Amino acid sequence: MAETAAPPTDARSRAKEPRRIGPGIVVGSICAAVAIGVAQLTAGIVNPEASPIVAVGGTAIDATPEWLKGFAIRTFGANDKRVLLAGIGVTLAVVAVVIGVAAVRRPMAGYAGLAVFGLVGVAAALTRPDGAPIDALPSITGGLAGALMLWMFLPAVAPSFATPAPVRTTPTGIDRRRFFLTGAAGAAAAVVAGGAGRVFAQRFEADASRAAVHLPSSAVTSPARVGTDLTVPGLSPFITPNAEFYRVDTALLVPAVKAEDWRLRIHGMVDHEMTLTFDQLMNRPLIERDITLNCVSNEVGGGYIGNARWLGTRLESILDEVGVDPTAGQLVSRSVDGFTVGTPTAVAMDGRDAMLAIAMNGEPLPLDHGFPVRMLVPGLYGYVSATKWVVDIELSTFDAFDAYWIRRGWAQQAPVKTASRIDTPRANARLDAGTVPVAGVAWAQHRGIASVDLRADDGPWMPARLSAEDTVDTWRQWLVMWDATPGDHLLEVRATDQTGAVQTEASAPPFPDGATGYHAIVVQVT
Ligand SMILES: Nc1nc2c(c(=O)[nH]1)N[C@H]1C(S)=C(S)[C@@H](COP(=O)(O)O)O[C@H]1N2
Ligand SMILES: [Mo]
Repeated sequence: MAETAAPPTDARSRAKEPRRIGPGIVVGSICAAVAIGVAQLTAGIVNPEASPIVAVGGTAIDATPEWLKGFAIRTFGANDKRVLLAGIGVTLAVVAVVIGVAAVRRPMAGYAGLAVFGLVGVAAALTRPDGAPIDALPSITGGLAGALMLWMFLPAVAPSFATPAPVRTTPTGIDRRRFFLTGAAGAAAAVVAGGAGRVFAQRFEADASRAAVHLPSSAVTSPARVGTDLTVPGLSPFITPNAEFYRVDTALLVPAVKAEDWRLRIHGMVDHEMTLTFDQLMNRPLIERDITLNCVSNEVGGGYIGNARWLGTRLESILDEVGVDPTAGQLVSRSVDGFTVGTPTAVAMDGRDAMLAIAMNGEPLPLDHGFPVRMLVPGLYGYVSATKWVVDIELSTFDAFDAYWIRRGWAQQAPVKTASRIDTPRANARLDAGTVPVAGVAWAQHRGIASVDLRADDGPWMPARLSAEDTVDTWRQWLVMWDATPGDHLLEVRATDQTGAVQTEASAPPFPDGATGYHAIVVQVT
């Protein structure tokens, strides 16, 4: 039948429709909380790394451009991952609110928003370097749970959407009682699901496995060599305690590898492949070495450096056993989470103490530092030598493969640059005139430190007293008893390595192969 009166146009009816921003915010937040709670629960069952938050965060880390990464490291330092997680949280909250506000007006927009949400998680989880098809599951179940929550909410926010029965509503069309009960139930479900996810995820943790590792009794750590520590207040100790050792990696969730499940496959351009278990590795001849490890991202004067006593087996002996093709110039090591490192094979096999380490300062490797096994090659920055959670070594060539940071523009070859740092006094310290101990560390791994000099203002270089040398692979402490006179002073330090090369004064940023320049501080003497 033809209509006699013009129906209100869509635009007019919508203009009259209450906007219900407040309820929309609640709906969006609770639907998102349920979605994330259920996703975390599913991830706790199938694979904690497949959580959409971890997968999206990991993707963000891998996609971060160099300038932003540099900014994040300089600005947030070791908190950069917490900042990233906070950023993801804020983004999620904003998106959730937008979806909620849209959903109370147009349910289809809400469902579509949740679907996009879920698909982003699926895409991120599937494209992680170690992604498997099952990793899509947390985002799918999370998305479905969010949609279910929305479907349960709609009758309360817009009775006309769902129920023909007359209900008592506010002028904005909200069934308050139903809205409150649905919201409370959703919030509770989200908390329970998220909590259960945490409990389930513990199955994947490696703490118990680490506690069960018994290091060989031969590995009882002997004290550091006499004289390696000058024990000046404020000076970094010769051995960096594990808890204070810097941590740098791309892992949002610390990989959990149980020693009993760990396997290392050595393959590629070799005569015969080999697979090692943790027990087999522990039963090989072990060496214990002090090795200083530092990050190419360390700024002049920065803290991304530490010195530890590592226990492990020589990498070279394993490479000798598998028989390396002489044209295999690159040794590609891969961690369980897909991170890769490319090391010149010749360097790993030139007699230095390149090792597969299982212990750090007398303890099984801490989880953060690569439990159960990591690689170390003295003399190279960490990103080309120090693979944590290592599970695969492939003999290859530099032409055939670019490792993780090489793809992002960092140098393929990255020997450690000679450098030095003033630890005490601190920058901008106020000091009393008189004799002041000025001390710090200097490093030129595998070449060794020959001398260190300090200068005040533009005065002459004063030779520092050096701590005893442990090996050429560790840093050395230095000390100058400085005659401080009243006024502001600029203190600068420089090191000379055992090839006779003096640390360069030219300042360069960390990218692409390590920072250079003198560490300089200003102090006020009164
Ligand atoms: N699996 C894995 N190993 C890794 C990295 C990483 O991101 N993932 N980062 C490397 C870098 S850049 C450095 S400097 C060292 C840092 O080791 P640490 O965290 O034990 O100090 O680990 C190296 N090994
Ligand atoms: Mo690094």
